[in-house]
Amino acid sequence: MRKFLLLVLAGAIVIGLYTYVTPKLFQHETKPSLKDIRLATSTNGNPHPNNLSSVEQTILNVISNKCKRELLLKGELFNISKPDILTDLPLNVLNTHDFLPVKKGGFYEPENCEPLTRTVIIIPYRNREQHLKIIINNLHRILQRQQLKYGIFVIELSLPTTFNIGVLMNMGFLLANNISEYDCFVFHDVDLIPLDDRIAYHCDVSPKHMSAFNTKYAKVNIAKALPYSTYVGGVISLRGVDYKKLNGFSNAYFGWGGTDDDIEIRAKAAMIPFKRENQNIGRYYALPHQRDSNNTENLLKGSLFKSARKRYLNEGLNTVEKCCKRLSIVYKDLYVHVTVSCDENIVMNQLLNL
Ligand code: UDH
Ligand code: MN
Repeated sequence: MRKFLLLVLAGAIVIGLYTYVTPKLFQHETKPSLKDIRLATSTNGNPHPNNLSSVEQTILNVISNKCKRELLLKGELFNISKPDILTDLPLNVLNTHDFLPVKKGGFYEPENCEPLTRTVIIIPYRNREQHLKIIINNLHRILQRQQLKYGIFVIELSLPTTFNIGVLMNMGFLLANNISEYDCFVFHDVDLIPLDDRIAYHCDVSPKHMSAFNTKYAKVNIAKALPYSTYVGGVISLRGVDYKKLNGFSNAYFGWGGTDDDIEIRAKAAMIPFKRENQNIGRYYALPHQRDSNNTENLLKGSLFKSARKRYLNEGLNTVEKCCKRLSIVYKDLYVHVTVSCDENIVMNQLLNL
């Protein structure tokens, strides 16, 4: 019995020392050493391999020291996340066991530290409720694990207009800027689920193609996991200042295809070409789906693409409000839902007059 009590006492002393000493390790550090990081991350039973990848280092470099300390103590950044793609996830619960409570509208900022940047996720949307439930729940988890201050905006195009990703992204950008100050913009397909916690939902100095490994294309070619080398479809991130330099997305692409190739050209024309996330990290699971109605293949995409460079300063972010208007904005429990209407005739007339 005495032995047992001694053991308990020794255990308590070790735990006490550990909890007292570990935070001290980080108190005056500006950059934690690898040894400290391993120490912090080994507590979750999933120790990190030999050294930090450049991506992890980037994440650590862009967040404040206090957030860094929180993040390292939790050790969560260094795990492969387990996305939940099977459960019927709720869209209307403020407080789930999977992530911390968020403010009405889905806004969140960490309690114990002040992030250096603010990220906003913009999701183009129509009639994909099942996908929306999955992405929203998974995004809150990864964004919170990265200690980010963030908002999530879902931008829906009202019927009967043919789907147009570009106008939705531009309207989302303007609206998010009206509501709060964001510096990093992530434009995110509703059906791509992040598979690795190290995918940085921060912005680099260059626009970035984040969905570098897409399971939909990996089925066809596992080595590439992308349809072609200049592809930037799926998930991209860029700073607000850079989005303005590109004049946003083109408004001209109604129907499926072309919008992403167009912004790739815009980025080159504006001398801020896209870089791509490391394919071992920028991994996304593509939720399966069929082609949507009201989003048939855009037969004009080839000819529009040819004039992309010439058009980019004349139509896009700076003209979207001439053809689209906001119908409603609803602060849902886990995201902001915006509905816009757009007039295809106005866009096409604008194009003829360029
Ligand atoms: N989107 C919607 N609703 C629509 C159309 C598009 O929400 O009706 C959004 C959504 O965010 C989606 C994104 O636009 O992730 C891109 O559209 P997409 O998912 O249709 O594009 P993707 O390249 O699909 O994935 C190509 C058509 C696949 C046909 C496969 C037939 N087997
Ligand atoms: Mn898709």
